Amino acid sequence: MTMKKEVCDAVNKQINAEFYSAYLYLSMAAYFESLSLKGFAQWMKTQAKEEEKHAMKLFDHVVDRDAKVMLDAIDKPKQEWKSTLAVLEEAYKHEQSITLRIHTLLDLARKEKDYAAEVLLHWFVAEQVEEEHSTLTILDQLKLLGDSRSGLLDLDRELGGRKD
Ligand code: OFO
Repeated sequence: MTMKKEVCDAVNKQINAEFYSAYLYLSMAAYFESLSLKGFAQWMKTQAKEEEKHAMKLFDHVVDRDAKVMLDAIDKPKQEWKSTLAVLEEAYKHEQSITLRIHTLLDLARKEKDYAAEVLLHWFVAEQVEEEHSTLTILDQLKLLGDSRSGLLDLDRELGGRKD
């Protein structure tokens, strides 16, 4: 069944949002590189790759449904933050906003009886639980560290181990 225009437009918007997420996390990686926090930078670069995979999952779905992918301009991400904590706070808030978008998209797919899109979006609902959890864990750990510089470097080393 071909996608209805409203669903197709909304999925195309989500493709853009996922690419924006990738861009935002790359910008956060660049900020961490400027502080020589290599582990945090590595974690954010890996996160950016994840976001590209999310975008491509939606891209492929639109193609498989014989509908048209319409790529739009990606907004310019923020480039400076006042602290490591501020970056993680923003990353967590961003993931919460993406979760909301996915839920709204799922509501639309249900309303339009687009069962194929609904199945795909169930994957995204579960993925967002992971995305929020992993970001919140780092945020909580940073809060526990307070002003400890050695603690920050330990966490940086740990985050540098992220491969996917
Ligand atoms: Fe695509 O999950 Fe994060 O934003």
